[in-house]
Amino acid sequence: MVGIIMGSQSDLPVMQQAADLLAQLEIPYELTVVSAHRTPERMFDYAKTAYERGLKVIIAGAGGAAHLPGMVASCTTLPVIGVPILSSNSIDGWDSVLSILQMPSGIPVATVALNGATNAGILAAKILAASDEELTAKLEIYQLSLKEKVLNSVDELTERFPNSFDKK
Ligand code: RP5
Repeated sequence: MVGIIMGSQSDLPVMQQAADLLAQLEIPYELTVVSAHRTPERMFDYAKTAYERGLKVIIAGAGGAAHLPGMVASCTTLPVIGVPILSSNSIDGWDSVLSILQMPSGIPVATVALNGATNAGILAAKILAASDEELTAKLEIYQLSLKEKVLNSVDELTERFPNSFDKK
């Protein structure tokens, strides 16, 4: 249901986080390398067949001169989530953030934070959950687990720093 693509295998350590999140929520995904610059024909094929292959959302990660998310978005009606990656050819990451973020009007890419592949996975899940009650329930449990994690850390810190604000 979700297509995860990246410009290079060197992006995998970051993009794996999106795959892990989808696996945690039992959302089927595919994952492969598609390079806008090195395999442009493959990129067009991927984007143009994505809908008919049953994908609902595409997560595209790239570093440096990160054209993959925007170019894929220009070739499909599916929502595209872009993950800017701090890579070997990045100046400082801002280059790929801006390259993915500053799309022209008409061709949006939902851009997450630098290396923010987990949030890309969550955003994809939220898009799918808008028409899926079972997935919505799983996302509610996931969000509750985040809250519980923070409140557990409040308990721990209150023991170490008594008299701090401990209302939950
Ligand atoms: C980008 O160039 C890729 O997305 C990757 O982040 C970066 C470096 O690629 P490699 O030289 O490691 O293949 O297109």
